[in-house]
Amino acid sequence: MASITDVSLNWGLYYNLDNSGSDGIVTITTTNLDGSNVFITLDGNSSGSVAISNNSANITIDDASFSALSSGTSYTINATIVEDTDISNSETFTYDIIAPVLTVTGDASITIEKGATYNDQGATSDGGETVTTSGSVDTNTVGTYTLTYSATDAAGNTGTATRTVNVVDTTAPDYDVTEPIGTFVFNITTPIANRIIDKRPTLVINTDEAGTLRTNIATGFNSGASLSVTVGDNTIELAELQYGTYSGKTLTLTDSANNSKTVTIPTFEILEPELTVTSGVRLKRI
Ligand SMILES: [Ca+2]
Ligand SMILES: [Ca+2]
Repeated sequence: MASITDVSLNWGLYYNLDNSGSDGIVTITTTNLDGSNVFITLDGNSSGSVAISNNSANITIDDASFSALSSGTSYTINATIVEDTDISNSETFTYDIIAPVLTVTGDASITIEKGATYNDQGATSDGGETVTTSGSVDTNTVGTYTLTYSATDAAGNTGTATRTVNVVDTTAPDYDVTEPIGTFVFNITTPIANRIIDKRPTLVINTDEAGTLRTNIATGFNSGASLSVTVGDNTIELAELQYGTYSGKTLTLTDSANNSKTVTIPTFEILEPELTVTSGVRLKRI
């Protein structure tokens, strides 16, 4: 029995943005119709006829014909035999060349302080499609982050939207400093020429943020003019100092974003060691 057994569309059941700009090919598969001619109709327009050979015929729909269709609409392609219009078959597809439109929930550009918690509000799609988010925000690292939202409709069209999240650091480190503690070494048994008096007070700073520490003490730190400190307790050794009282001396801690905080070191004094003469000395009244 002569029949059209199948009508297949090379773009599938949806003609979408990926297909747009391309011709479509309709393949008509037949039984006992070799030598007959077949044509198709789409949206009231008929194609020219094509001879069937080896139970098959291909008919091309040019791009312009698709462009005349209405997006979001279903269309049926009918294939009909010229010599016997009672022999026909059809296939239906949806023409959709409109991608979902995404709307970012909240501001499309957000600025937050480093270390703050960021909860993304996502985005919505006008067609109700599921929205997925790519990208992430590292709130512990200053920088500009882009979140990309995307949604794909049933036709396979994908729409996107983006949000920019700026992580900034406008806050100085917060820290405190302990009272300096002297670490003086003086050994009476050492020959006088070799005696060393090490006058290097140590102090501890506790900071909530890492940074570079400097001081207005002219001699600086034992390890140099500045040094790096990390979050938590840091034991700092000042450079060797002369005997005397030190007041109004400061530490300044600067973070990587150049925010700084200065604190005053509690006033301290470098005292000369008290010598106790234990032997070998005689006093003579004159
Ligand atoms: Ca769509
Ligand atoms: Ca900071």
